[in-house]
Amino acid sequence: MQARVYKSTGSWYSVKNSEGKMLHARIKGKFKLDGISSTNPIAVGDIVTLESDNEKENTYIIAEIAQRRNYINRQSPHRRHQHHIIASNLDQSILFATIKSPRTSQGFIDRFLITSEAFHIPGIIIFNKADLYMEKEMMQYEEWALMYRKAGYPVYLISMETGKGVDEVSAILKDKITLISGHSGVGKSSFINAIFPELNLRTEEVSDWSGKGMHTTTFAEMFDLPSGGSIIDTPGVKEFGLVDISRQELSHYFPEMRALIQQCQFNNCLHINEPGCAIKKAVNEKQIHMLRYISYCTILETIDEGSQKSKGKTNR
Ligand SMILES: Nc1nc2c(ncn2[C@@H]2O[C@H](COP(=O)(O)OP(=O)(O)OP(=O)(O)O)[C@@H](O)[C@H]2O)c(=O)[nH]1
Ligand SMILES: [Mg+2]
Ligand SMILES: [Zn+2]
Repeated sequence: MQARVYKSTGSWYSVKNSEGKMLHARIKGKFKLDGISSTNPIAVGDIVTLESDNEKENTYIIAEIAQRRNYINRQSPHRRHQHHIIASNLDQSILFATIKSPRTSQGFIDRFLITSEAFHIPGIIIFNKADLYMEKEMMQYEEWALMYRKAGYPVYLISMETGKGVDEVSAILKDKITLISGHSGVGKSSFINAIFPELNLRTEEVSDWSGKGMHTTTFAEMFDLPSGGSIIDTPGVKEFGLVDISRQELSHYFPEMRALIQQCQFNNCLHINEPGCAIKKAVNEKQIHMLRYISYCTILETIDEGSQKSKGKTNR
């Protein structure tokens, strides 16, 4: 019997079969998965094959995972080289950001977008808590909206308090599998509650002094939307660690740069000081936003080539 994983809480998985019935399943013994070193072999969104475990208790064993169409990884916060698969078989990935309580940084948004590009999953940015934005925050929003739309990303402004933009965003979820991520306290669960009131997910006041919230959601979980499609709520993240991205690759994950890379004089151009660089020219001519370019340079600095090379060797 085939089923899709809706929730993973460690040793037990909630899976839904083709008849729409939610079942309990677990892994038995060691589970091998096609060469991916992951702290969790099974992710929300996986299609699995079940075998009966205990007929009396109606539990199942996960015998097999179908090939993933795609997946999103996060670096394990404790062990740098261990990856954690957050979700698989996605159609799109939404970042919930806020310009106030808490404030999301551009670097955080850009790292999210790079991750989406690297996994070939369309990225969307939603700014929530519009009701809290004064003139200063609105100016910041307008600048970012323009910048990210020009780079090719859809941007929305919404408020759970006033209901602004909720219908518009609900429409883009229809018949798609959508992953939602963002800092803790930005309103991810509140949004899912708003479009799906019968769900009643736990949400919490932002009570931490840093304004960053207290991690109300603790496991990724998928929900079917009444209008068709599914949405995956995830626990808040502090940082998107870039998984296995080399310095040479980085500009390929900035869509506005990707289009111009071929025009650089050197094919190994990192777009810093090289002569004949089409990216620097585009920045000077304001075709590429200066802030996106600065972000590129900052992130490039953080990529540690040494550890990637040595890892490549041990894999061979
Ligand atoms: N003013 C205002 N508050 C909001 C809005 N959306 C959500 N909130 C509040 O923000 C707080 C955090 O919301 P949650 O939905 O729990 O945030 P979350 O992103 O799911 O957080 P984690 O589960 O910890 O990752 C709650 O007190 C919400 O009521 C909004 O549009 N405006
Ligand atoms: Mg939540
Ligand atoms: Zn260049």
